[in-house]
Amino acid sequence: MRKGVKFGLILILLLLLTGCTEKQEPAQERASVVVGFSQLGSESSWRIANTASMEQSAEEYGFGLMMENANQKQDKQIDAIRSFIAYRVDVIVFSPIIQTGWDHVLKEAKQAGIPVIVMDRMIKTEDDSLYTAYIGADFYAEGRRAGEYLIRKADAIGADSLRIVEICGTTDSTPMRDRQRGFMDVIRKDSRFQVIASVNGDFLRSKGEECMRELLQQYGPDGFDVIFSHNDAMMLGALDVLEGTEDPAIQKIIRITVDGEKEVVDALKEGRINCVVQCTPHLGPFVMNLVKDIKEGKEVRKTYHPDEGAFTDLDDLSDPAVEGF
Ligand code: GZL
Repeated sequence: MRKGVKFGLILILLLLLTGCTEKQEPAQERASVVVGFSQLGSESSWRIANTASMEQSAEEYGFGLMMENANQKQDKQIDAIRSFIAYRVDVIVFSPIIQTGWDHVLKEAKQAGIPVIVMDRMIKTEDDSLYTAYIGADFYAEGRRAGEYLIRKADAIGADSLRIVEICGTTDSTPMRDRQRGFMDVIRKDSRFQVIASVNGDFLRSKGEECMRELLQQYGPDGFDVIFSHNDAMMLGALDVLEGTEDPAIQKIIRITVDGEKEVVDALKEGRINCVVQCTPHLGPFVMNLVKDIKEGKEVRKTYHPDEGAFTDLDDLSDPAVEGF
């Protein structure tokens, strides 16, 4: 066989073996900084707004963002973090759906030398070297604000006894645990208040509606005086039920919620809700600025809480600052 033919055949064989026959797309240019982001789900307007904030800020900083949505499954978050480690992203950011069960995978990130930012909800760990920083709300303070409003409201209406039903967020999540703890720490000292039920609405509007139906069935329209909902989505679900009934007793129920989405702040202004405790979803700018500082080798604080407050029917709701996200 002529030498040239032989060489040609070997070349074709090599090309076939290395898959270099078709035209290779130029490899996607890797951004200077790549952030691996495990988002816990899309369960509420708060979550949707939080995701949008992260995407917008990553773009503004020129960072690559690899986002995985876990659809409320912790094991999917753990898988996503492992894939970020394998891809060797520069920084890992995640919003832990519940507080526990993260040490193992965070040890793997630490061994890989990849800094981790915990964003929004917090983890429970004995080893705080497993994360570089936490950026998120002070949920305990949010719960306290809800309790402090209720005391002001009871004083304002001269109530001497108020029965409370609590619609809770995802069990064992930081917002659920700490909003409940903050609220209880404020009201437990005041004998006017009694929590007669705490039910799980999982931060979902559909479950908030279900909980309210069951509570009305169990206690009747004049069986409770206050609803404390751990987020707006569940409060909106509860309103769907309350506003479908004519009973005058329903109108008197005091409604306290947390997040501050536009639909709920509008309902506050219309007198359909009494208190909205703020919890900002706009954490993207904080996170990406922190990523920049970490990449520049700057010292960073361990904990960052955004400024938050509350809008209530006892305050001036015409103030332009009273607006939802
Ligand atoms: C709070 C966040 C909570 C919101 C809910 O920071 O984790 O999760 O309050 C959301 O609306 O589902």
